[in-house]
Amino acid sequence: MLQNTTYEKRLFQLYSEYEYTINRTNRRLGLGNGIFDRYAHPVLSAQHVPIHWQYDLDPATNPHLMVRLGVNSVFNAGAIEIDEKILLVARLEGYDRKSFFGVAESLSGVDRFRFWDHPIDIPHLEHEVNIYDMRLTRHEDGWIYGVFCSEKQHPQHRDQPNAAMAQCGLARTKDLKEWERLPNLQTPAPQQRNCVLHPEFIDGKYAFYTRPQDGFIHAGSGMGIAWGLCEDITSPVIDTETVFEPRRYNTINELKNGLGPAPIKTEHGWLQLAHGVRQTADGYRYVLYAFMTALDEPNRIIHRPGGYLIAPNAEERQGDVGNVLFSNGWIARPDGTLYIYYASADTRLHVATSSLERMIDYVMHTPPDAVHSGESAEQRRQMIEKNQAFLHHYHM
Ligand code: M1P
Repeated sequence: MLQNTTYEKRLFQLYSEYEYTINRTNRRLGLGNGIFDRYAHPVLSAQHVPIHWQYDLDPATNPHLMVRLGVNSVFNAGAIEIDEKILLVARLEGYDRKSFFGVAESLSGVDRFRFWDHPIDIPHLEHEVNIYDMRLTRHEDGWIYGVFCSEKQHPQHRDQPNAAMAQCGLARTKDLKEWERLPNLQTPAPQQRNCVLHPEFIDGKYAFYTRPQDGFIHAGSGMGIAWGLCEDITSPVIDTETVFEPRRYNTINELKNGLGPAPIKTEHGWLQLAHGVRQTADGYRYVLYAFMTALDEPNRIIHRPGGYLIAPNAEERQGDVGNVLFSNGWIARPDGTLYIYYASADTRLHVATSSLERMIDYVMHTPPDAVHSGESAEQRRQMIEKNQAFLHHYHM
C-alpha cells in the first residue's frame, strides 16, 4: 500500500490495526470452573468490522479519512456450522442505534473470525425500523431459518418516540447469502421477542419457543418461556402459547427470561440455553442458564440446575449495559466440543467452550434450585459433609 500522504498513512494504520485484531489467536483462560472455559479475547467486536463498512475511502469526499458510518457494537450472534466452518450471524449496531446482520467466519471457532465482504441483505417489512438478535435453526424441512426481533414504533403510541413494538421476524436461506423474508409470526401476545424455531416438526407442525410480553421491556403478565405450534411457516400463526419455563420469585429469572439459541439434541434430551433477568440496585442483571427438555416433548423440562451457568465477569462488565450477558448462538461440533457464543454488556461477543459430555453432566447432576434459603444451605451442608472423607483422603 502507498504511504506517501497523511491520508495513505492513516489508511495503512487503520488496516494494520484491523488485520492485527482479525489474526490474533485466542487463549483459553485459567483453571475455569470445570463446566466451561472462558477466553482472553472477544471473538467479535467493533474492531473486527471491516474498514470499508465504516469509512468512505475516497480521498476526494473524505480527505480526513474520518469514520462516516461507525459501528458501536457487535454482539448477540446466531451460530451454525457449514462445511466445517463456524459461521456467526452477528448483530452490528451502528452509531445511529440501528442494527444489521453480518456473517463472520472462522475455522477454529475461538478466533480469526472475519466478516464476509457485505452485510446480509434481508428485505424489510413495511414500518419495520430495526431488526436484531437472530437465532439460526437448521430445520428438518431442509431450510436454515433466521428468527429475529422485528421492531417498529408502537402504532398506538406514535406521540411517544420511545414506545416500541417487538414482533418475531422470520427469514430463510440455504447458504446465509440469499434470504427469503417471511411474514412476521403472529401470536396472541402484544409483544414478542426471543422466539426460537425448534429444529424438528412436532405432530407435523413447526414448533416455536416464544416469550410473550405485555410491554416492550416489561414482561407484565408474560410469565416466561412459552411454546406454540404453527401449521404453515409461510403464513405463520400460533393460536395458543403455553408457558413451560416460568419466571420464579427470588431466582435469577424473577423479572423475565427468554430462550437463547435453538436446542441441541442429545441422547438424554434437548439441551437448552436461556437468559434470566432480575432487578438489582444497579439495574437489570442478565445471566445465562441451562436446562434440559424431554426428547419426545421438547416443552417438558426434565432437568433444571439451580442458579446461573454464566454471569458477567471482569471486563465483560464494560460497555453499554454493564450487567448483561446474552446468548443466541451455540455449536456442538461432531467431536462433541461445545462453543457457546455470548455477548457482554450489549457490546461485544465472546466464546466459552465446553463439551456435550460436560454440559450434560452439569445439567443432570447440578442440584436444582432449593427454593428456600434453609434448604439451599442444607444442600451445601450435605455436600460439605460428604467431602470430609475426600479431604481426609487427599490430606487437605
Ligand atoms: O439489553 C439486554 C437485552 O435486552 C433485550 O432482551 P430481552 O427482551 O430478553 O430483555 C434485547 O434487546 C437484547 O437484544 C439485549 O441484549
